Amino acid sequence: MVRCYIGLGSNLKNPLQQLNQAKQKIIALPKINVLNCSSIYQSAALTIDDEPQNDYLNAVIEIQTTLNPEQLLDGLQQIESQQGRIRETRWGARTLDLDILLYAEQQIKTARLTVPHIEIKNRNFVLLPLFELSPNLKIPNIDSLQKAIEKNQHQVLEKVNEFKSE
Ligand code: ROI
Repeated sequence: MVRCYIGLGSNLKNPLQQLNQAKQKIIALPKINVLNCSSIYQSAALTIDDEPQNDYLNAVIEIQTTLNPEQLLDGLQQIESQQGRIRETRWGARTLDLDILLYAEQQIKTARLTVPHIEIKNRNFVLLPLFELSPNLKIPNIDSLQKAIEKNQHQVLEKVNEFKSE
C-alpha cells in the first residue's frame, strides 16, 4: 500500500459537478482507498500565455493504493476522458484535470509521468489543499509546505465548500 495525493482541477462546464463526479469515480476505481478529501478552492487561472480563462476550482484527494504509478495514471486518464476532456493546448481551459501530485515519497520521471508534479511548489491551488490534509507532509525538494505557500502569497484562493458527494 502506498499513499498518494491526487490533484483535481476544472474551469469549464460546471466545475463543482466535475470535481464531485471525479471524486465518485476515484472512489469507484479498483485497488484504491480514498482516505481524505480537501475542501474545494476557487482561484483565478494561473496562465502561461496571458490568454484569459475562467476561474478554476481545485481540490486534493489523499488515497492509498496498490496500483503502480502508471496503472494509477491509466485510471485517472480514463476518468478525464469520460468527463469529456479533450487535450487541446497544454495550458488551456479544461473540464477536468487529474494529476498524480505525490506517490509516496518517490521521484518518478518517465515519458508519461513526472512525480512530484513539476509545478507543485509554484501553485497554491495545490499547496493549500495539501496543507489542509497534511500540514507536515514531506515533499521531495521542498523544505516545508508552509514556506512554499508563503512564497506564493499573491495567489489568492477562496474556500468554496466542503468536498461533498452528490
Ligand atoms: N490555474 C488554476 N488556478 N488552477 C488550475 O488547476 C490550473 N491549471 C492549469 C493552468 C492553466 C496552468 N492554470 C490553473 O493547467
